[in-house]
Formats: sequence, structure tokens, C-alpha cells
Amino acid sequence: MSFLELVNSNKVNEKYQKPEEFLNKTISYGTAGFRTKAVYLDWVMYRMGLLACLRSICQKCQYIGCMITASHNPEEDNGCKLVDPLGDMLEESWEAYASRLVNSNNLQETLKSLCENELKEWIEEYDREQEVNKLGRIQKPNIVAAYDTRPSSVALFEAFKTGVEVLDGVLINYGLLSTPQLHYMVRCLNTNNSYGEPNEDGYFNKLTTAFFNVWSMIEFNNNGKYETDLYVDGANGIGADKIKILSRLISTVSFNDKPSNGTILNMHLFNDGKQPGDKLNHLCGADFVKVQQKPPNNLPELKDEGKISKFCSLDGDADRIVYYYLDNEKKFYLLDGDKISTIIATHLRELLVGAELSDKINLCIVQTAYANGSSTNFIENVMKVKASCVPTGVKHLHHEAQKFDIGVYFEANGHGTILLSEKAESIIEERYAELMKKSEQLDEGIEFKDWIKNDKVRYSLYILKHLKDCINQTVGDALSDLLVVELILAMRQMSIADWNLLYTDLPSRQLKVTIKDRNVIKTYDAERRVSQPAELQDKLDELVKLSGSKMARSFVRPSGTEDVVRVYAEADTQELTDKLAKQVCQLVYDLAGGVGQRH
Ligand code: G16
Repeated sequence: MSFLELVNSNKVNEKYQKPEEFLNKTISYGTAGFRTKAVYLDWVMYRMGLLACLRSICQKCQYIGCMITASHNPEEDNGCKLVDPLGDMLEESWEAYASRLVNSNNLQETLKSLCENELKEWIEEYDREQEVNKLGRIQKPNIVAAYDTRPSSVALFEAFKTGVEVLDGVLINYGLLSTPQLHYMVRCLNTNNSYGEPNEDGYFNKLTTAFFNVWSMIEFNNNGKYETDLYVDGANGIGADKIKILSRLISTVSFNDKPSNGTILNMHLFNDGKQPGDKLNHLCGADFVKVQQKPPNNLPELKDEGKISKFCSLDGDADRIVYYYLDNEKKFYLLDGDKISTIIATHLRELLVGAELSDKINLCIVQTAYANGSSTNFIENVMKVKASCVPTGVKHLHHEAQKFDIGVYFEANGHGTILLSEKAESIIEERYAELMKKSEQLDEGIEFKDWIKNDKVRYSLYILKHLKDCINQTVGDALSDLLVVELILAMRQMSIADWNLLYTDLPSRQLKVTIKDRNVIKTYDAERRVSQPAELQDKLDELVKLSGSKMARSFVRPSGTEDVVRVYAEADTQELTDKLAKQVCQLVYDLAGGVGQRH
């Protein structure tokens, strides 16, 4: 049967039909895939199963991933993020196909039309391949899926699976994974395992091996301020399960077969989702901590008065991380994605200089409009590094970061990673191979570790190579980011409070406004300005001007993951910031069709 015959078979229309209440509604792909209340999603997941098969066919039957999650959203929501062959987010041009399929009221016709028009060449090639392969191995659409811990995830997986099966795809079910783990699997599967083994052991093995290779070079001394205890908020989600594995590996594998320096990173998990009443992302997790600017529920009571403890929070699918601490007066300090990217980029730049590679490998930091003004000022005027600003959504940051040899990208909400271009990878790998060759001829009595540490170029190259292997380059990954941050703090013998001194954040506030149709708000200039409704931007500018703060800044944008408009403001003081944020909320409410309570 040709692929078109398959599409024309009645099976396509029979399953998971669109509920009547959605026949006249349009839903869009959003910042990170379709996302809404889980009870409305089974038919969407089914259609995403069909789309994943089309995408695989158009990528020569490479593996395409589907992560079933609504990440930072409440437990009742769910959604799906589709993953392209190299582990990055679904190519943007395909978001339009996804929307067409989901919004169609005649699924079979829309599928047929896609196959006969936009995707014609690929479908024909696929059919030709089937003919050639008739007697041998038959290439099918290859799909992998995984899900987070939400109660709705398994049923939605079944709907997705049905969609894949209807188009004769082959599906691997990875079960419970974090989003970045699924991205990693997809990349491994499509690159003949050269990125790592496509299973959970392979994932942890890659991260922990790289971690130990760096950790074992660090000299810990009693004067150092690095805190080896880290208290991790698992957001009551999948990240908690995965932190348990990571923590066990770090403390057991630890120094069995690696040179010991006697110091271990101790992770202490809380909000693990296993206590009565625990609810995913509820009063905990990275989004709660960042938006509310306060610690999550269940923060461990720590006995050691006077000692500052280091905390971090993951989000519901473990692709975000933020750090924080309380000082002796219990004042809360947040180290968000901006602080993470600046410490990472600072360290990487020093390593590039140390390895004498700074003239060969350039570095850039990618941010969004939410980046704190102080961070951008620090990057541009103190670090003297290029800071790019792009619209919200990891997909946008990822593409921008790909334009540089090393692109460090983080959203202020803690979602981000580091990308190395092929050129940067090969320069580092080649130089490292030369280094290893030289190390084979070491005189007797000279320890490898000493030989590396006693020379700045050798040391910087060694660390660059292993630090890069500790990064999940497919997408932001809370576990990999955690290890990279801890290594950098340990290498710099830096406490979390020292790290916070890098620069001082301007006070900021993020609020939400509910309006009738959030799509009436149109933005430009990387979402920093509004073009519609027409008078909104001028009036917003006026509020900023009259705010009484020279540093004041504010913008509004429709969320791509929740049915709200987000409002962001920053200014010299928290009081002025809060006032400005509130005024802007009222402006949006009045000019863009607010519903419910006016702020
Ligand atoms: C997703 C995206 C992020 C984005 C966040 C909020 O995060 O992956 O890039 O910052 O949504 O987006 P919005 O403001 O459009 O709602 P996650 O962690 O929820 O997948």
C-alpha cells in the first residue's frame, strides 16, 4: 500500500475525533508545542502522532521525538513538545503544519493535501524506497516518545501511539524521562550513538564521566568557599526521580575508580513528589521561585546557623534550573538564568584565553527581553561580550546561539544550555588529542594530574574538553546545567553569595493579565515593543517615562504556554517596579479586552 493509500484509508478519521466544542476554535502551536488542560488533549496528541510520522518521512525516516509534558504549567495541564533529529525543537516551518492538522475539521483531507502538495517530493521518495526495499529492510517512520509524571501522561501517550500506528510508524516508548533526556535520546539514535548511548545509563554515564574528569582536577582546601552541599527542589516531578539517580551515581561511583580528592558534591532532594499532598509545580519548582521571587514550600530547616546554604529548583520536566540562598537575616537572593549564563560564559572565556584559543573561537550570550538590565549591562560593558536578544522560547535562543562558535543561551527563567559549533568542537578535540598523545610519553614519576595542572594551556584545554562533554547541547537540561555550574563554582572556589556579587540585579516584577483573546497583542523587536493594539505602546512608554526611575523598562507579550498576557517591569527600586508593573497590567486590561479582576 502506498503512503497516500494509507492516508486515504478510513482508519485516519475513525480515531480520537475532534470534540464538537473545538470545531470552531483555533489552537496554536505555542512557545513549546500544544499545551492546555489535559482533558482536552487526546485528539491533539493523536494528530501529533500523525505529524511525527510525516516529519520522520521528510527526514529520511530519522527518529523524531515526542515529549508529553506541560513543563512548568499546573499538574492538570499537559502538552507535547516535538523533537527534531538532532535533538532540537521542531523546525519552525513545521509548526504551521502542526497547526493545520490540529485545527482541521477534516483530518483526512488535510493530511492528503499536505502529502500531495507541500510534502509531495518526500512522500514520493518514501514510496519509491518502499518498492526498492520490498524484499529487505523496510524503512518506516521512526518515532520515540517519553512522558513526565503527570497523571494524564500515560493516556495521552496512548493517543499519540495510535496516531503513529495509523500511519505505520514504529514507536519506541522510553516511559518516564525528563524532557532533556528525551532530546538526548533522539540525538544519539540519529547519530549512530556518537553523541552517547541512547538509553538512560548512557545519558548518566556521559554526564558523570565528564563531571568526574573535571572534578578530579580540583584542589579543595579549607579556605575555599565552595559549598559541597546542594539542596535541590524537585518540583514534585520527574526531575526529582532523576536527581536521585544522579546523586547516587555521584556519591557511589564517585571515587571508586577515579582519583579521589576526598570531596563529594552532596545533593539533598526535597519536593520529591512522593509525600502525601505533593502536587507537581505547586508552590515549588523553578517557575514558582522565579516569578514569586521567594523560596518554595518545604525548604529544609537547616540547623547550622550562620552558614549560608545553597539551593536550586528544577521545573516540572527538568529543563530549567534556578539557584537561590537566604542570608543570615533570611533575605532571599535569586540567581536566575542570567546569573547562570554570565558565570558560565565568564569561565569559558577564561578557559579559551588559557588554552590560547580566544582568537580562534568566539563566544556570545543569547538572552530574551526578560533578561535583567544589569545582566545585559554586565555582559556588554564588563565582560565585553556580545549579548543577543531574541523572542521568548528556547527554539529562538537555540537558533541564535548556533551562529557563534560558542553560544551560551539562557532565559531568565533558567532554561538554557551552551552550544559549540562543529569548528569549536573539532579545534578542542584535536588539541586535546595532541595533549593526550604527549601524555603517553611522560617521564616516570610524573603524575598525569600534576602534568596537566602545572601548565595553564594544558589545564585550560583539559577542562574545556571535559566541561563541554558535561553539557547537554540538545536543549536546556537542569541536571547537566547543575553539574556545569557546580564544577565552575568549585573550580573558582566560590560560594553562592560570591557568585551573586557578579552584578546586582535591578528589582523586577512579572505579572499576568487575562484578556478575552491574547492574540490581539502583537509584538516586534524581540517582543520588547507592541504594535497592536495601536495605542498600547505609546501609553506604556508614557508610564515608563513617568515611573520616577531612570532605569525603568517594561514590556508585554502574549504567553505561548498559558492563556494569559505576561507583563514585565524593572526599575531602580522594588516599590517603583511593582507600581509600574501594576499600571501596565491595568493598561493592558483596559486596551486589550481584560476579563475578570482588574489588577
Ligand atoms: C516554555 C518554553 C520557554 C519559555 C516558557 C514560557 O518553558 O520552553 O522557552 O520561556 O515556556 O513561555 P511563555 O512565556 O510563552 O508562556 P517550559 O519550561 O514551560 O517548557
